[in-house]
Amino acid sequence: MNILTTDPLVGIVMGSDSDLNVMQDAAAVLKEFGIPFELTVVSAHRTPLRMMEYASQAKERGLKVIIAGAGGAAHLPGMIASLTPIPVIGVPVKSSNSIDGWDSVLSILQMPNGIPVATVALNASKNAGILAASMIGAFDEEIGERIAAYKRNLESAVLRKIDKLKEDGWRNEFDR
Ligand code: RP5
Repeated sequence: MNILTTDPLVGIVMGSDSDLNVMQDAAAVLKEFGIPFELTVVSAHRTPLRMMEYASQAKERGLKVIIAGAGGAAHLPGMIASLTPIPVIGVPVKSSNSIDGWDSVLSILQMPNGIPVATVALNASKNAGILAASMIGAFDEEIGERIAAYKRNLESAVLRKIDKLKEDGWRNEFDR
């Protein structure tokens, strides 16, 4: 099945434009994998009606997954997840109003039964992009192969580093 179109398949939303610095990593990954996406600000607290509209229209607009990032009292990912049947990936952002990021991590992670949000690590929007791409790749062979190639590259990079350590003289009996 090839589900790729030029219409956005992934929606990236964030509570404020001050989150863009973090959230742009998700956009960069999706670009790298050739997955069409859109990106905008949707604030759970400051634009609640926009949040409800965005989430409730997401599926009919053709989005397959939403990546939502927010800092502090981060209610955006969970509230979006409550309003749409499509999967939501949450990115906790360490923002200016955040206590070390823990507030955001826990707000996004500790969802009640029935409304899951796939929460990545603090500021880890790159992983959110990879996870969204994997979800698309589960149904699209071409994207699935790109994800597999990406992971093979990660492995080769580590194997090169292992060789380099040996060349630099570090004893390694395991890889003799
Ligand atoms: C959150 O408050 C946003 O997601 C952002 O991380 C944080 C700060 O927002 P600004 O005051 O910079 O607009 O809702």
